[in-house]
Amino acid sequence: MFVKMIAAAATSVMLLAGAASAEIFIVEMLDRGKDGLMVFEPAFIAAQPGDTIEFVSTTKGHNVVSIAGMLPEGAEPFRTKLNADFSLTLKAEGLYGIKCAPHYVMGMVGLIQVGEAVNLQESAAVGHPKKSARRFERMFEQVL
Ligand SMILES: [Cu+2]
Repeated sequence: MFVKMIAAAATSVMLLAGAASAEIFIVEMLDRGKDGLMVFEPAFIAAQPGDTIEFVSTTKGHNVVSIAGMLPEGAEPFRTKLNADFSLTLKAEGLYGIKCAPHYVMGMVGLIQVGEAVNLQESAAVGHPKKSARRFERMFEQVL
């Protein structure tokens, strides 16, 4: 009886682990967030291959664009329409830099780490408008 209960507990733990291995992160696109005007919130995410980011167009006028030089090898560049929700399933390991095209100069950028930050040096070397550069600096400090 006791052994059976342990087996059942082990099974449910494994099921939970299986569910947790493909996480879904919600990122809101906002005119105003905790970090000020024009933000992805949260702006930094540490994820694993297989996870999905759901970008939600909470306030209008935003989009999601991958930044040249801030994509891991094998990852496809992307650019969404304004006001569109966007689901990004992460496969390639590394750092993904994103921006909102209309608000790049206002610092609307984000950083997604998938597994190992294998492209850290080249990603950190990319230049940005001042406000975005400052926000990226703080995000790079969070890279694991
Ligand atoms: Cu925007």
